Amino acid sequence: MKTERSLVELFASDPERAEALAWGRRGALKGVSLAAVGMALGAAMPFGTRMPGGLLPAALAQSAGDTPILRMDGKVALILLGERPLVAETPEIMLDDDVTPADKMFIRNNGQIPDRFAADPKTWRFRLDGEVNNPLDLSLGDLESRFEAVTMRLQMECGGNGRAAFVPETRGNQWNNGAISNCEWTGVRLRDVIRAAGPKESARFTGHFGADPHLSGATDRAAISRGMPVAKAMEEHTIIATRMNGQPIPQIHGYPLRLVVPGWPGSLSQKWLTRITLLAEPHRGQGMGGTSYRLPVRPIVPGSQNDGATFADMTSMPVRSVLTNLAHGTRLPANTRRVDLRGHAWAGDDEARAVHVSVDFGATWHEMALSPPPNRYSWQRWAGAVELPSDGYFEVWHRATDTKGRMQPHVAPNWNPQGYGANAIGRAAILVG
Ligand SMILES: Nc1nc2c(c(=O)[nH]1)N[C@H]1C(S)=C(S)[C@@H](COP(=O)(O)O)O[C@H]1N2
Ligand SMILES: [Mo]
Repeated sequence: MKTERSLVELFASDPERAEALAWGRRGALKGVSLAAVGMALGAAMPFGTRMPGGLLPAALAQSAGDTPILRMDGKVALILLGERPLVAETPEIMLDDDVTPADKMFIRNNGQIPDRFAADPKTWRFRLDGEVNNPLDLSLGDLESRFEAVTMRLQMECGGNGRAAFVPETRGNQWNNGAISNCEWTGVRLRDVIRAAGPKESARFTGHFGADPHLSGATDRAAISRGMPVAKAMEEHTIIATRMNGQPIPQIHGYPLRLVVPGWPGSLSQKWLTRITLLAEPHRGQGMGGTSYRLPVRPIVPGSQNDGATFADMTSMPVRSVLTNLAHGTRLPANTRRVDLRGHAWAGDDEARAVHVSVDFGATWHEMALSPPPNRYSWQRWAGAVELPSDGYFEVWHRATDTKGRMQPHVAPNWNPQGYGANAIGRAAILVG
């Protein structure tokens, strides 16, 4: 694995990608890209009078800084958010595929990466225990032969996706919109396995365990160990996966076995899965309680201290959209008057009902075409076009609405200390001419 600390080197070899990466990330402009900002702000702003007071132009919402890029076998150039643990975001324009290829999938680790050779599929065991009448201790072969195989496209989104939009800044990886994937997963339904174990009536929650060592190396501490209500575990789309996109799961994404809990924070989708325990009370593992994956039930003062005691665990992720054919900061030729747009939208347990785009700071909105998901919990394709009145600086705002009528809000809502659930309207700056 080699990391690249400076965009300058990348600019020399691949200016387009460097530009895209530089603009795709807040706090990421450097060198040549700074010139682009200057140009953008010197340009005419045809809809400038529509701009809400106090709003920072999207092009300015970035400041000079470093964008380290992950260089890793089997991965495109992802944006490196952290090396220890390894965390990397997918640039929004690389989320254009209906099924996210393995090399474009974001990476979120909380601990160390288990040794590839420790994950021997022949000796791997998966245990289901706790509040059950017949605890199970299964090989991968047992799992595959005893339970029906299912294949589905499932979104997996980090609970902190969009965190960079919070003001004031919250702690944690400063994701833009790229902590989302929509892979095709094959595995067995968790509910079939739970039923085979004969759950007791007292079984109301799950606890998940994986093989990745804690960052410190301490063997009595879990890197992450989250859990959920049994109702979510019994949903037909919650699966124990053995394959991703028709292949064995890549090592970095949980080989040889992982949980996939679509629509809820990605942290529930335990990688390198070794054990699920059923519990009478909510699980108390690493990443549970306090302010972890929990949201204020009543709003708190942004920036204030809070121990999260009255917060509630995050369940369904909120509605969100990505724009995947036009990078933030794209410069289009003079006289471009029509711009084709496309992307994806999703809404946790729910579905997206509409996607609208505005190029005049939200004064008018244009409905895009939106495809139904191929199966529940897959993201959906949206596409359309917008007209521009002249050359100049524009912002493409994209906003999805879910089937309950909830829209992406203008700013990241419900500020919380660890920055979860930031699904603000997407904004991409473009310069025509
Ligand atoms: N064992 C284990 N599972 C894990 C994690 C982890 O650190 N260890 N991270 C979780 C988090 S926070 C997310 S968002 C997803 C990310 O999955 P990916 O790295 O395959 O994209 O995995 C989840 N499962
Ligand atoms: Mo996450």
